[in-house]
Amino acid sequence: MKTRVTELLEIEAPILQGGMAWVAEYHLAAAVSEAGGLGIIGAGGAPAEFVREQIRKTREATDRPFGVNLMLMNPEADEIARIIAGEGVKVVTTGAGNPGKYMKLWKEAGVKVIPVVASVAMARMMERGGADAVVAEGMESGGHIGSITTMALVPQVADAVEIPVIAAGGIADGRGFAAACMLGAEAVQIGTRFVAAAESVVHKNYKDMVIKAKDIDSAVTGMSTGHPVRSIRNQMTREYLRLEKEGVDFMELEQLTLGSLRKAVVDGDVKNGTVMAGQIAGLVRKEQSCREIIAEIMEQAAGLLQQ
Ligand code: TUI
Repeated sequence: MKTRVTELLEIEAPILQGGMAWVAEYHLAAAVSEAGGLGIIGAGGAPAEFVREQIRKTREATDRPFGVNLMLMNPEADEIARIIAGEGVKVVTTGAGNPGKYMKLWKEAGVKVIPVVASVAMARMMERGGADAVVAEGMESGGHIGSITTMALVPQVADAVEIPVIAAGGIADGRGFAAACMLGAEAVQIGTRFVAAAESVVHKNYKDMVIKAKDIDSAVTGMSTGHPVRSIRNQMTREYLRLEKEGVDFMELEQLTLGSLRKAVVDGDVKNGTVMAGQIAGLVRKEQSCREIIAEIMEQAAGLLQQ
């Protein structure tokens, strides 16, 4: 399938893998790129030198294009932005903020810039700033989210900008892919289904929790702090939501979540850790290789779009 996004990124399938903190390291990114999509290393809150290492390891594992996601709240974001430019990374996606101050650096280094946005205003601003495409991410997504659903956000962003739009949030199969195309998207970004990929190095407990999750099993914490995060409901979300309702202060809530994603992904503590996943987790039923996942989505979507 050819779209402006496959042309821009020189990939076979218009599928980008979400830049998930701790989850999207080089094994997963390389596997997605090898399967014809765009694998993405998630910088998350990691130190800059760790990101450089991940870039080099991905390059050893695949000759195909891959990207890096810069989470803009990372304290070493400036340094990581320079590493992305210096290491010759082809594509950067950004999350949780405005990447405007890095645009010049990246464009001059020939990096394709694809900010993740959660509103029409942000999409417009990014286009004006020179973005090559945008990911319009709905609040069905896992992790840090905006407040609009994918169904409402994608067509409004597609009408507002000329650059290609990539849909994200609540997409995990060929039906979601085809629907995104109908809304005006030219590619999709998928996170949750890749968490359960064979090549995903998350702890088995995390993978099992995603596979077992039903439609209504996620919760959003941090609505009141301005940092809403979607994860699978557990002891941590229950405690967090209870304290949030009581109006305890920001710092106490932060204490509860500090390092909690790592706790779940690396240590497998899915009771006290944050098990970030999207609302579509209920559709993810088994572990599959990235190759199988991408082939299945593209085959199902092609059939539907032909009809
Ligand atoms: O960034 C994401 N998803 C993420 S980042 C992340 S790491 C984290 N861990 C714990 C707490 C908080 C974060 C986990 N998941 N998605 C892309 C995204 N970006 N969603 C929403 C936004 C966004 C929000 C506000 C983009 C721009 C924005 O603009 C604000 C501004 O600066 O004007």
